[in-house]
Amino acid sequence: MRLTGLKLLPIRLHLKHPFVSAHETLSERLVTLVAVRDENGNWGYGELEAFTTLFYTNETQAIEQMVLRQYLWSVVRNQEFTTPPDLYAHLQVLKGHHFAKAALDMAVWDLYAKQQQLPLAAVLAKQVHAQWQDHVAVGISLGLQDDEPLLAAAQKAQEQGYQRIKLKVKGNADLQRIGRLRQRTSIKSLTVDANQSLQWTKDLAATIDRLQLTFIEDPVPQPSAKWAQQMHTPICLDEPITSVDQAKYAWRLQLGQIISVKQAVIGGLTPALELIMAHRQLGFDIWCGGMLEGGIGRAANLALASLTDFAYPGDLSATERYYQKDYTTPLHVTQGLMPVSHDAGVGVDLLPMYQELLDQQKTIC
Ligand code: OSB
Ligand code: MG
Repeated sequence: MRLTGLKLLPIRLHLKHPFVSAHETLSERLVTLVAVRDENGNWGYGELEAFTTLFYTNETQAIEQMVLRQYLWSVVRNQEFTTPPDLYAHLQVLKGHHFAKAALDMAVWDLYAKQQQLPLAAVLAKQVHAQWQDHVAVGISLGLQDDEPLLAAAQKAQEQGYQRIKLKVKGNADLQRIGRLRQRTSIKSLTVDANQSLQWTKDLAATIDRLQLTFIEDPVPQPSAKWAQQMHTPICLDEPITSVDQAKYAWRLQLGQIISVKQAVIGGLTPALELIMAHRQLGFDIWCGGMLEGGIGRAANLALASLTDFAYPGDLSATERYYQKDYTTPLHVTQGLMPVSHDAGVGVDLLPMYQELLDQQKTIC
């Protein structure tokens, strides 16, 4: 197979409610639909998931669109390949720009899965000799908010059956808010994501342990083995893990026990499969993180998270939880489970309006 055309379609999604983290407040999410065409005229879809600001990573939508068009495309166009990892090898020689590589890689996996007439979950599973489940246990991430709205949101999430509830926090003092929620609810699996906003003080470990979390994600800006050992609560590393090598390195330094797999951040589904192999070899736990993806990105994460290597329910909440209207057919959660599509490819379809907009875009050859 070879790629003969590329299209990019920027899409602005409006969040129902602003999503607030220690980094920033998101009221809208700009993603770019990336479409690649093979020599037979079939199309595969990926999603560019960089943000529009530099608060979370050093890549942005505008920069990565340009990198895709001007740098990545010239390396992959018309290259003969058999599997997505074969093509990825050509991208690997280029430095950085993981979000752009991930978007392209996702589109190639979708195209490949459609060609094999298999669901994306099945081709990913086959590549690493894993099993995939057709219903995936999912979790929800609740942004920074006051006690009462947070309690209401947490209770709603419990009613919807979300199997893990994650709360954003900002700063040491804010952990008291989590303690208060703990006392007012009976959440079985609670996690906290501090987005590196805590400062290590001598009583922080004990304060965190009292919250009885399943794990704490990114407590501090500079994780250390010494701190990790002082705490019973397992540490999950998200933001420090920007590549498969970083994950292996962090594990060797004992900075945390759990790694959040963000395919977009580490450069795509192909590196995510490498990370799965590393988890098997080295023994750290993995789960599927999220970044308020649009439909294609969310469906790709769902396919990945369906592999039985993932130890905890992913940040994979239903489309309707964030967006009134997405650009694809929606993904639903029933009793905390999200069904994985058995259709060929990534498993969601573009809504007609976006298909039309994509059709109108110029093909880069
Ligand atoms: O740190 O995990 C994070 C959203 C955007 C960027 C980073 C993060 C997040 C979330 C939300 O926590 C996860 C989701 O529901 O998609
Ligand atoms: Mg995080």
